[in-house]
This record gives sequence, C-alpha cells and structure tokens, in this order.
Amino acid sequence: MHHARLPAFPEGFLWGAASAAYQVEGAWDADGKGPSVWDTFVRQPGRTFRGSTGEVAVDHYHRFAEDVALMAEAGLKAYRFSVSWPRIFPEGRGALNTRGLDFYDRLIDALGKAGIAPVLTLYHWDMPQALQDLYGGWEDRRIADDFETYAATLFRRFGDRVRWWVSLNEQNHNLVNAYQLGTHPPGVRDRRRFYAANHNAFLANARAITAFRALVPQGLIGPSFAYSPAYPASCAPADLLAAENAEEFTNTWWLDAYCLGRYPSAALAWLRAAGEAPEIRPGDLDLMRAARPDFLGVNYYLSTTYTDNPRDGATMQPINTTGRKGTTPTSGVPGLYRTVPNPHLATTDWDWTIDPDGLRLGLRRLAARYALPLLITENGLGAFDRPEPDGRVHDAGRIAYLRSHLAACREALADGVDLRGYCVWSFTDLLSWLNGYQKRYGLVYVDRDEQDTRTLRRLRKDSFFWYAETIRTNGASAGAEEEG
Ligand code: BGP
Repeated sequence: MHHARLPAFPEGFLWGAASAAYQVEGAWDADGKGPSVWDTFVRQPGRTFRGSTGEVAVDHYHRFAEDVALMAEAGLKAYRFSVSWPRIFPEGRGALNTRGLDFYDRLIDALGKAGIAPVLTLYHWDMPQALQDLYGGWEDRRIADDFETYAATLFRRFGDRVRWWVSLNEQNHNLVNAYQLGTHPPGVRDRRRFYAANHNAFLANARAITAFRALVPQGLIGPSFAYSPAYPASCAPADLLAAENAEEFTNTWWLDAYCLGRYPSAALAWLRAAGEAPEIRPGDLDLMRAARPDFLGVNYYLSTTYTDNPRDGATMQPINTTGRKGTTPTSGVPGLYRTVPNPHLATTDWDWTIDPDGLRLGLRRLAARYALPLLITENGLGAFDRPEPDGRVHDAGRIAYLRSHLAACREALADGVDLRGYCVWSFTDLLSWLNGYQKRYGLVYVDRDEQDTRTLRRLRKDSFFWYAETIRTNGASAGAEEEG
C-alpha cells in the first residue's frame, strides 16, 4: 500500500526503551539473590564470547537512579525491564526474599516519580538454578505452579503501580537455543525435549495470565515474541512452501498457542509423524485458550528468507556470535526449510538483515491473524560502538536503523495496525547473552568490556539525543515521510 497520507503517532504512544535483569543488573548474589541458570552456564568454558558474564553487567542494580535520571532526560514514556525470579525466590519456590522485591519497589517508584510507565517482564530467561536442579525447569509440568506463584507475588506487590506486563520474553528464541541448539542453558540438543519444555512454558504463561485477571484487573498482559517474518527465496512454489513451513514452525507455533490456544495443524501433523509432538493433556488447550493475552509484545530485529530443504538437507546452526560479517552458515530443518541470504537487504556485522519493511509486514500479519493491540517491546541495532577522539559516540548507523523502523511503524499505523508503543533495545549498553559487550545496542554507552569493568561510566550516544527529539515531537521528527 502506498498511502496518500501517513497518520501521526497516536497520543499517548509509549515511547520506550528496554532491558533485561541478567543483562543489566549485575549484583548476581547480592541481598539474598539465588543463582539463575545463566549464572551457572556462563561459568562453563566456551559458552559465551570471551567468557563474559552478568556478574557485574552494567551495575544497574546499584546505579538505577542514575539510569532512570537519564531516561527522564531522554523523555522516555515507558521503560521495559525484567524481574529476576531468583532475586524474589532464591530457590525458585518456597521462601520469599523480600530484599529482592524491595529493589524493584525502588526502581518502580523512581520511574513513577519521573513519569515513566514501567513495562514489567516476568521472565527474561533467568530460571532459578534450584528449579533446574530440582525437576529440570521447563521440562516438568510443576514449573507452571511455581511460575504462577512467582507471578502472583509480583502482581500483588506491583499491580497498583504497573499497568503493562510482559509474561514470557521470547520463549521461542530462548527455548530453541536452550533445547535445540544447546547454546542457552541447559545446553540440550533434543527436539522431543524441546517441544515438551515449550508446551510447559505455554501452560505457565496461561496460568500467569489467568492469575493476572483476578489480581490486576485494570492491567494489560501479553508475551513478547521474537518475530522474524518468513520470506520465500523466490516465487518457485517449493520456496513458497518452505517459507510457509518456516512461518508455522518458527512463528505461529507460538503465536497461535498464545492467542488462539491451539497449534498450527501442518506443523502438529509433522511433529506427530516424527514422534516429536508435545503431550497435550486434557484441559491444556482450554487453559491456553482462556488466557488470551491483552496485547502481543513484538521483538523485531530481522526478517529471514527460506528455500526448500530436502530430507537429507541442512541442519540447525548457531547464530553468528563473532561479528565477522558473512560467516553465518545456512541453517535449516531437514525436510522443511533452510535459510538463504536475501540479496535485496543489507545486513549488520552479525549478518542480521536490516529490513524495516519486514517490521511493517510482521505487524500486518499479526494484526490480521490475531486482532490484538501490539506493543513493540524490542527493536534495535547491535554494533561495534566506541567513543571517538572527541569523546562522543557517533552511532549514525543506529539512528538510521531506528528512524527507518519508526517509519515502518507509521506505515503500519496507516495500514490500520493498533500499535501502542515502541521500545528501543536497549536503553544503556548491556551484556549480549552470547556476544559479550562487543555487540552494543544502547542509546547510552557504558564504559566496560568483557574482561574489564573499567569505570562503568554512562555516556550519551548521538542516538540518545536523536531519540529524545523524536519523543519530544511524538515521532514527527523521526524522519518518517511527512503527511500529505
Ligand atoms: C533478544 C533478547 C534480548 C537481546 C536481543 C539482542 O533476543 O530478548 O535479550 O539480547 O535479542 O540479541 P543479541 O544480544 O543476541 O544481539
């Protein structure tokens, strides 16, 4: 669609930025916190870039007041952060650590004073190690009970001040890495175990949403999904089918489960034939269907292009964690699809396509299929940023990336998408799970690297000032085409 006019961003649009507990907080064992699976995993040699850990991260736990002051200066309307489950329940269940709750109280109150709406993520991958040890974390259905208890604790404590809640962050990306690629904890490569764990996560998500309805009736809750829309490599019918397979196996497997309480039929039939389908017990789908989210959180970074893959074809490969451009191998599922570069799109140093139209297309697909409000809970550019001799970080590439994606949002609004807000990933630089501190996303530079925590000083990048101006003008200065 080529619109004659583009609408302005709506009044009250949530201009935000995002983070996750493990990636910013540090203070990994402070004030009674228990270990998470990441605290354990990163200590295994070779797991992360240069052995980087979140022990200190960017020390947000101790510097949150300074960070919130910077957010206020940028004019943020929303800040998305996650709560660390093992800070609240060091054993994952049982004894409550009130000092953990106190930290988030202080953070939420500081945001409130600054007029910034908190967007609270219940789970951004830091499973309590105790539950992993006790019953294998997501692999046991008891996780749904413990997740509900943890979530309800946060609903009771913060429900008076937090309106926007994210249930699970990128269940798809996290669990594919954890149980198919073996690159996130617990480092398993087993498709049957993957689908079983993933099903339990849907149950946990649904239980949390059900509890939310009773405890925070005025609030809004939904999962954040890592959406990479599938493109066919060509108009060859086999490529169309491959892209359709990929859309079902990498996207609607989760999205249909969250929003419609069912699994897409072709993927389910394939998995049943392969003996890899999850066990669906009576009542599971009813529970999921009854817990339809209030909105969908969309984490968008890239589109992915697919071609046909024979039954003896390419297998799943890990993502590029070096930043050496052009080193990502083709990755696929034999008999279903495999990835190919898209000749129409530029890429980042980590081979992620730069594709604002993919964001528009993704928002369109979600709006059409699920008819839910959408909140972009992550979008941003990972790059090798460093201060120049003038002491500033001139991240023109990030500004161009964000500007083009905001233009796509405006097109999507014109297309009738109910888009409520946009969170840049990330506010400050932070630990990239597998890429250390070399792959930076922040509007604010943090002085540290993998080996040396250095000064941890915060330095506003050019993108900070650009985003502040974008917010001040409610997106009018974002470079989107002018009206008319
Ligand atoms: C998403 C995660 C974030 C963040 C981001 C960037 O998948 O929700 O936590 O890490 O991607 O990813 P990366 O750091 O791997 O570039």
